[in-house]
Amino acid sequence: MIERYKSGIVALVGKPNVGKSSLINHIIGEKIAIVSDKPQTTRNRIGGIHTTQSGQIVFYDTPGIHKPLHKLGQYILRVATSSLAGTDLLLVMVDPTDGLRESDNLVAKHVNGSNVPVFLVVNKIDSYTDIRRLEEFMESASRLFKNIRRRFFISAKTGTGVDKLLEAILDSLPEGNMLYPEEYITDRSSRFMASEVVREKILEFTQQEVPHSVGVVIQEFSEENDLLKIRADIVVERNSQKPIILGKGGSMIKKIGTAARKDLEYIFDQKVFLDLFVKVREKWRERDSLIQEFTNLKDELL
Ligand SMILES: Nc1nc2c(ncn2[C@@H]2O[C@H](COP(=O)(O)OP(=O)(O)OP(=O)(O)O)[C@@H](O)[C@H]2O)c(=O)[nH]1
Ligand SMILES: [Mg+2]
Repeated sequence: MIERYKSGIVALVGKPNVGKSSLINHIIGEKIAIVSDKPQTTRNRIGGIHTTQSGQIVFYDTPGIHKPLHKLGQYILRVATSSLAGTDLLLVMVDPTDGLRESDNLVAKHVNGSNVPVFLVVNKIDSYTDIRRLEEFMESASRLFKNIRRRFFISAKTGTGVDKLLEAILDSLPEGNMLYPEEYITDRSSRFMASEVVREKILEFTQQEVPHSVGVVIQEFSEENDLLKIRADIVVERNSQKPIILGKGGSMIKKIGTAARKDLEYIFDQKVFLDLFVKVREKWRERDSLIQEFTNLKDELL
Protein backbone atom coordinates (compact mmCIF):
# COMPACT_ATOMS: atom_id res chain seq x y z
CA MET A 1 0.00 0.00 0.00
CA ILE A 2 1.29 3.48 -0.83
CA GLU A 3 1.69 5.69 2.25
CA ARG A 4 0.03 9.07 1.88
CA TYR A 5 1.93 12.30 2.63
CA LYS A 6 1.79 13.39 6.27
CA SER A 7 2.04 16.75 7.94
CA GLY A 8 1.49 18.37 11.29
CA ILE A 9 2.62 20.68 14.05
CA VAL A 10 4.74 19.45 16.92
CA ALA A 11 5.49 21.72 19.89
CA LEU A 12 8.67 21.15 21.85
CA VAL A 13 8.15 22.10 25.48
CA GLY A 14 9.96 21.73 28.78
CA LYS A 15 11.71 23.68 31.49
CA PRO A 16 14.54 26.07 30.56
CA ASN A 17 17.95 24.73 29.51
CA VAL A 18 16.91 21.12 28.78
CA GLY A 19 18.05 21.37 25.13
CA LYS A 20 14.89 22.18 23.15
CA SER A 21 16.55 24.66 20.79
CA SER A 22 19.55 22.36 20.39
CA LEU A 23 17.27 19.58 19.18
CA ILE A 24 15.49 21.83 16.69
CA ASN A 25 18.83 22.94 15.26
CA HIS A 26 20.02 19.35 15.02
CA ILE A 27 16.88 18.23 13.19
CA ILE A 28 16.82 21.17 10.78
CA GLY A 29 20.57 20.85 10.23
CA GLU A 30 21.08 24.60 10.53
CA LYS A 31 21.00 27.11 13.31
CA ILE A 32 17.51 28.56 13.47
CA ALA A 33 17.30 29.02 17.26
CA ILE A 34 19.96 30.37 19.58
CA VAL A 35 21.41 28.15 22.31
CA SER A 36 23.22 28.94 25.54
CA ASP A 37 24.21 27.29 28.79
CA LYS A 38 21.99 29.76 30.67
CA PRO A 39 18.29 29.16 31.34
CA GLN A 40 15.67 31.29 29.56
CA THR A 41 17.54 31.70 26.32
CA THR A 42 14.54 31.37 23.99
CA ARG A 43 11.89 34.10 24.28
CA ASN A 44 9.78 33.41 21.20
CA ARG A 45 7.98 30.62 19.45
CA ILE A 46 10.26 29.64 16.59
CA GLY A 47 9.02 27.43 13.79
CA GLY A 48 11.47 24.88 12.37
CA ILE A 49 10.31 23.07 9.25
CA HIS A 50 11.52 19.54 8.53
CA THR A 51 10.50 18.26 5.11
CA THR A 52 11.09 14.74 3.80
CA GLN A 53 9.65 12.66 0.96
CA SER A 54 7.10 11.13 3.30
CA GLY A 55 6.01 14.12 5.32
CA GLN A 56 6.52 17.60 6.71
CA ILE A 57 6.89 18.27 10.43
CA VAL A 58 6.54 21.85 11.63
CA PHE A 59 8.30 22.06 15.00
CA TYR A 60 7.61 24.88 17.41
CA ASP A 61 10.58 25.63 19.62
CA THR A 62 9.21 27.36 22.71
CA PRO A 63 10.61 29.25 25.70
CA GLY A 64 11.33 27.14 28.78
CA ILE A 65 8.34 27.02 31.13
CA HIS A 66 9.30 28.72 34.39
CA LYS A 67 7.89 30.78 37.24
CA PRO A 68 7.99 34.37 35.99
CA LEU A 69 9.80 36.96 38.09
CA HIS A 70 8.88 40.03 36.05
CA LYS A 71 6.47 41.12 33.33
CA LEU A 72 8.73 39.96 30.50
CA GLY A 73 8.76 36.52 32.16
CA GLN A 74 4.95 36.51 32.15
CA TYR A 75 4.89 37.27 28.43
CA ILE A 76 7.45 34.55 27.72
CA LEU A 77 5.48 32.00 29.75
CA ARG A 78 2.40 32.92 27.74
CA VAL A 79 4.27 32.25 24.49
CA ALA A 80 5.23 28.81 25.79
CA THR A 81 1.84 27.82 27.17
CA SER A 82 -0.12 29.15 24.19
CA SER A 83 1.94 26.79 22.00
CA LEU A 84 0.50 23.79 23.86
CA ALA A 85 -2.92 24.04 22.29
CA GLY A 86 -3.80 23.43 18.66
CA THR A 87 -0.84 21.21 17.91
CA ASP A 88 -0.84 17.55 16.81
CA LEU A 89 1.78 16.39 19.28
CA LEU A 90 3.81 17.64 22.23
CA LEU A 91 7.43 16.64 22.63
CA VAL A 92 7.99 17.10 26.34
CA MET A 93 11.71 17.27 26.99
CA VAL A 94 13.27 16.42 30.34
CA ASP A 95 16.89 16.59 31.46
CA PRO A 96 18.42 14.12 33.91
CA THR A 97 21.17 16.57 34.93
CA ASP A 98 19.49 17.89 38.11
CA GLY A 99 16.90 15.16 38.61
CA LEU A 100 13.24 16.13 38.84
CA ARG A 101 12.48 19.43 40.55
CA GLU A 102 9.56 21.69 41.36
CA SER A 103 10.12 23.25 37.93
CA ASP A 104 9.23 19.90 36.31
CA ASN A 105 5.93 19.89 38.20
CA LEU A 106 5.19 23.30 36.74
CA VAL A 107 5.81 21.96 33.23
CA ALA A 108 3.57 18.98 34.01
CA LYS A 109 0.78 21.24 35.26
CA HIS A 110 0.70 23.10 31.95
CA VAL A 111 1.19 20.05 29.75
CA ASN A 112 -1.48 18.04 31.56
CA GLY A 113 -3.92 20.89 31.10
CA SER A 114 -3.84 20.31 27.36
CA ASN A 115 -5.34 17.28 25.66
CA VAL A 116 -2.58 16.83 23.12
CA PRO A 117 -0.75 13.47 22.96
CA VAL A 118 2.74 13.50 24.45
CA PHE A 119 6.06 11.96 23.47
CA LEU A 120 8.33 12.08 26.52
CA VAL A 121 11.94 12.76 25.56
CA VAL A 122 14.90 12.35 27.92
CA ASN A 123 17.73 14.45 26.47
CA LYS A 124 21.49 14.69 27.13
CA ILE A 125 22.05 10.92 27.36
CA ASP A 126 25.59 11.46 26.01
CA SER A 127 26.50 12.64 29.53
CA TYR A 128 25.56 9.30 31.14
CA THR A 129 27.05 5.84 31.10
CA ASP A 130 24.76 4.51 33.82
CA ILE A 131 21.80 3.21 31.79
CA ARG A 132 19.92 2.13 34.90
CA ARG A 133 19.99 5.66 36.24
CA LEU A 134 18.56 6.95 32.96
CA GLU A 135 15.82 4.35 33.03
CA GLU A 136 14.91 5.25 36.59
CA PHE A 137 14.79 8.89 35.61
CA MET A 138 12.48 8.04 32.70
CA GLU A 139 10.18 6.11 35.08
CA SER A 140 9.95 9.03 37.52
CA ALA A 141 9.39 11.56 34.74
CA SER A 142 6.68 9.35 33.22
CA ARG A 143 4.67 9.60 36.43
CA LEU A 144 4.39 13.38 36.01
CA PHE A 145 2.69 13.49 32.62
CA LYS A 146 -0.68 12.31 31.35
CA ASN A 147 -1.25 11.36 27.72
CA ILE A 148 2.19 9.84 27.14
CA ARG A 149 2.10 7.82 23.92
CA ARG A 150 5.78 7.01 23.53
CA ARG A 151 9.10 7.58 25.28
CA PHE A 152 12.57 8.29 23.87
CA PHE A 153 16.16 8.65 25.00
CA ILE A 154 18.12 11.09 22.86
CA SER A 155 21.11 13.35 22.66
CA ALA A 156 20.50 16.60 20.80
CA LYS A 157 24.26 17.10 20.92
CA THR A 158 25.38 13.86 19.23
CA GLY A 159 22.13 13.01 17.45
CA THR A 160 21.72 9.63 19.17
CA GLY A 161 18.09 8.52 19.03
CA VAL A 162 16.93 11.46 16.91
CA ASP A 163 16.21 9.48 13.71
CA LYS A 164 14.05 7.04 15.65
CA LEU A 165 12.20 9.97 17.23
CA LEU A 166 11.60 11.59 13.83
CA GLU A 167 10.28 8.34 12.41
CA ALA A 168 7.83 7.95 15.28
CA ILE A 169 6.67 11.56 14.95
CA LEU A 170 5.95 11.11 11.22
CA ASP A 171 4.12 7.89 12.00
CA SER A 172 1.86 9.67 14.47
CA LEU A 173 0.96 12.65 12.26
CA PRO A 174 -2.23 12.80 10.20
CA GLU A 175 -2.25 12.62 6.42
CA GLY A 176 -1.96 16.06 4.92
CA ASN A 177 -0.26 18.35 2.45
CA MET A 178 2.81 20.44 3.12
CA LEU A 179 2.08 23.40 5.39
CA TYR A 180 5.08 25.36 4.04
CA PRO A 181 6.93 25.28 0.70
CA GLU A 182 9.56 22.55 0.85
CA GLU A 183 12.55 24.90 0.78
CA TYR A 184 11.45 26.70 3.99
CA ILE A 185 13.35 25.81 7.16
CA THR A 186 11.92 28.43 9.52
CA ASP A 187 8.99 30.82 9.86
CA ARG A 188 11.28 33.50 11.26
CA SER A 189 12.84 36.35 9.31
CA SER A 190 16.53 37.06 8.77
CA ARG A 191 16.06 40.22 10.80
CA PHE A 192 14.80 38.17 13.75
CA MET A 193 17.76 35.82 13.41
CA ALA A 194 20.18 38.75 13.41
CA SER A 195 18.79 40.11 16.68
CA GLU A 196 18.84 36.65 18.24
CA VAL A 197 22.46 35.96 17.31
CA VAL A 198 23.54 39.22 18.96
CA ARG A 199 21.61 38.17 22.07
CA GLU A 200 23.24 34.74 21.97
CA LYS A 201 26.71 36.29 22.16
CA ILE A 202 25.63 38.46 25.10
CA LEU A 203 24.35 35.30 26.82
CA GLU A 204 27.69 33.65 26.11
CA PHE A 205 29.99 36.45 27.24
CA THR A 206 28.17 38.12 30.14
CA GLN A 207 26.96 36.72 33.44
CA GLN A 208 24.12 36.60 35.94
CA GLU A 209 21.28 39.09 35.39
CA VAL A 210 22.97 41.06 32.60
CA PRO A 211 22.19 38.79 29.62
CA HIS A 212 18.58 38.39 30.76
CA SER A 213 18.14 42.17 31.00
CA VAL A 214 19.00 42.64 27.35
CA GLY A 215 16.77 43.27 24.37
CA VAL A 216 18.10 43.61 20.83
CA VAL A 217 16.39 45.76 18.22
CA ILE A 218 17.43 45.80 14.58
CA GLN A 219 17.40 49.39 13.35
CA GLU A 220 18.77 48.81 9.89
CA PHE A 221 18.96 45.69 7.72
CA SER A 222 19.93 46.49 4.19
CA GLU A 223 22.00 45.17 1.34
CA GLU A 224 24.52 47.24 -0.57
CA ASN A 225 26.92 45.81 -3.16
CA ASP A 226 26.77 42.26 -1.76
CA LEU A 227 27.33 43.55 1.78
CA LEU A 228 24.61 43.03 4.39
CA LYS A 229 24.51 46.07 6.63
CA ILE A 230 22.98 45.49 10.06
CA ARG A 231 22.63 48.16 12.73
CA ALA A 232 21.26 47.05 16.09
CA ASP A 233 20.55 48.55 19.50
CA ILE A 234 21.36 46.51 22.58
CA VAL A 235 18.94 47.71 25.25
CA VAL A 236 19.76 47.22 28.93
CA GLU A 237 17.58 48.17 31.88
CA ARG A 238 20.04 49.92 34.22
CA ASN A 239 22.80 52.49 33.76
CA SER A 240 25.19 50.18 35.60
CA GLN A 241 24.74 47.49 32.91
CA LYS A 242 25.92 49.69 30.06
CA PRO A 243 29.64 49.62 30.99
CA ILE A 244 29.42 45.83 31.36
CA ILE A 245 28.20 45.42 27.78
CA LEU A 246 30.75 47.95 26.51
CA GLY A 247 33.68 46.47 28.47
CA LYS A 248 37.04 48.13 29.15
CA GLY A 249 37.81 50.44 26.26
CA GLY A 250 34.92 48.89 24.32
CA SER A 251 36.47 45.41 24.41
CA MET A 252 33.29 43.54 25.31
CA ILE A 253 31.04 45.07 22.65
CA LYS A 254 33.79 44.41 20.13
CA LYS A 255 33.94 40.77 21.19
CA ILE A 256 30.13 40.44 20.97
CA GLY A 257 30.09 42.16 17.57
CA THR A 258 32.87 40.06 16.07
CA ALA A 259 31.38 36.74 17.22
CA ALA A 260 27.88 37.72 16.06
CA ARG A 261 29.15 38.94 12.68
CA LYS A 262 31.02 35.69 12.05
CA ASP A 263 27.92 33.61 12.82
CA LEU A 264 25.69 35.81 10.68
CA GLU A 265 28.10 35.63 7.75
CA TYR A 266 27.92 31.86 8.00
CA ILE A 267 24.13 31.76 8.37
CA PHE A 268 23.43 34.23 5.54
CA ASP A 269 26.41 33.11 3.43
CA GLN A 270 27.26 36.73 2.83
CA LYS A 271 29.65 39.44 4.06
CA VAL A 272 28.10 41.30 6.99
CA PHE A 273 28.80 44.72 8.44
CA LEU A 274 27.44 44.83 12.00
CA ASP A 275 27.19 48.01 14.02
CA LEU A 276 26.05 47.79 17.65
CA PHE A 277 24.90 50.51 20.05
CA VAL A 278 24.04 50.21 23.74
CA LYS A 279 21.01 52.03 25.14
CA VAL A 280 19.45 52.17 28.59
CA ARG A 281 15.68 51.96 29.07
CA GLU A 282 14.95 51.89 32.79
CA LYS A 283 13.06 48.76 33.86
CA TRP A 284 12.00 47.92 30.32
CA ARG A 285 11.20 44.33 31.34
CA GLU A 286 8.30 45.66 33.44
CA ARG A 287 6.76 47.90 30.74
CA ASP A 288 4.35 46.45 28.17
CA SER A 289 5.14 48.75 25.26
CA LEU A 290 8.90 48.42 25.70
CA ILE A 291 8.71 44.63 26.07
CA GLN A 292 6.92 44.43 22.73
CA GLU A 293 9.44 46.78 21.14
CA PHE A 294 12.56 44.98 22.37
CA THR A 295 11.64 41.28 22.11
CA ASN A 296 9.89 40.55 18.79
CA LEU A 297 6.87 39.44 20.83
CA LYS A 298 4.42 41.83 19.18
CA ASP A 299 3.05 39.40 16.61
CA GLU A 300 2.81 36.25 18.65
CA LEU A 301 0.90 37.80 21.55
CA LEU A 302 -1.67 39.77 19.59
N1 LIG B 1 25.63 17.21 26.97
C1 LIG B 1 24.58 17.68 26.30
N2 LIG B 1 24.29 18.99 26.38
C2 LIG B 1 23.22 19.45 25.70
C3 LIG B 1 22.42 18.60 24.90
N3 LIG B 1 21.42 19.35 24.37
C4 LIG B 1 21.62 20.61 24.79
N4 LIG B 1 22.70 20.68 25.60
C5 LIG B 1 23.24 21.88 26.26
O1 LIG B 1 22.25 22.36 27.16
C6 LIG B 1 22.28 23.80 27.23
C7 LIG B 1 20.90 24.37 26.94
O2 LIG B 1 20.56 24.13 25.57
P1 LIG B 1 19.37 24.91 24.83
O3 LIG B 1 19.14 24.19 23.56
O4 LIG B 1 19.66 26.37 24.78
O5 LIG B 1 18.18 24.63 25.87
P2 LIG B 1 16.65 25.15 25.80
O6 LIG B 1 15.83 24.05 26.36
O7 LIG B 1 16.32 25.62 24.44
O8 LIG B 1 16.68 26.37 26.83
P3 LIG B 1 15.66 27.64 26.94
O9 LIG B 1 15.61 28.31 25.60
O10 LIG B 1 16.31 28.49 27.98
O11 LIG B 1 14.34 27.11 27.39
C8 LIG B 1 23.35 24.25 26.22
O12 LIG B 1 24.56 24.46 26.93
C9 LIG B 1 23.49 23.05 25.29
O13 LIG B 1 24.75 22.95 24.68
C10 LIG B 1 22.77 17.20 24.84
O14 LIG B 1 22.14 16.37 24.19
N5 LIG B 1 23.85 16.83 25.56
MG1 LIG C 1 15.73 27.46 23.75
